[in-house]
Amino acid sequence: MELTHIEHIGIAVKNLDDSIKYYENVLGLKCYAVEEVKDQKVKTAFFMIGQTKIELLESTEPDGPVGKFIEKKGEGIHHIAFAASNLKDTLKEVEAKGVQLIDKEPRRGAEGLNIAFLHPKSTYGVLTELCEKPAKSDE
Ligand code: CMX
Repeated sequence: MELTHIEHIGIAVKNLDDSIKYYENVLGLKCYAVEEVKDQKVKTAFFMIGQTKIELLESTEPDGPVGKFIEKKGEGIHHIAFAASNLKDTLKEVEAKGVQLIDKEPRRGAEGLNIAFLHPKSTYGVLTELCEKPAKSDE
């Protein structure tokens, strides 16, 4: 397996517009995209810093993964995403090493990336995402 860098850090927020103001006006980052990911019940906002993105996540439904997370733990870091160079094989390798997968197969996530989550119960409490840019032919 080869992980190349931290692709993004996902942060759960109650209000996307308010939190965007903090990242722009205080930290001086620029929000370059806002996107709703319907099947994940979230609205996301993206900022780039170096090679890494910050992804703010506002839940669109109380029963979505981010809605439940905020209800239990409050706002804060929700997941960390690593860029993987061969996601399908990486998932097989991780599963063979005894880690519980949430997604057995890559699926399409925000920004058109292929993504898969590992369960926080087998990653020392950190919801972990692996992601890969789709091949040009799959876009
Ligand atoms: N980080 C760490 N632990 C988490 C967590 C997170 N983000 N989300 C849930 N948990 C923990 C809970 O605290 C709980 O622990 P305890 O049993 O000790 O109380 C346990 O996991 C189960 O939590 P739950 O609230 O009952 O939620 P579910 O089991 O229904 O779902 C999870 C948990 C991780 C499987 C689910 O949130 C999931 O599938 N996540 C992946 C998809 C996702 O997060 N999508 C949103 C982002 C999409 C995007 O980036 O575009």
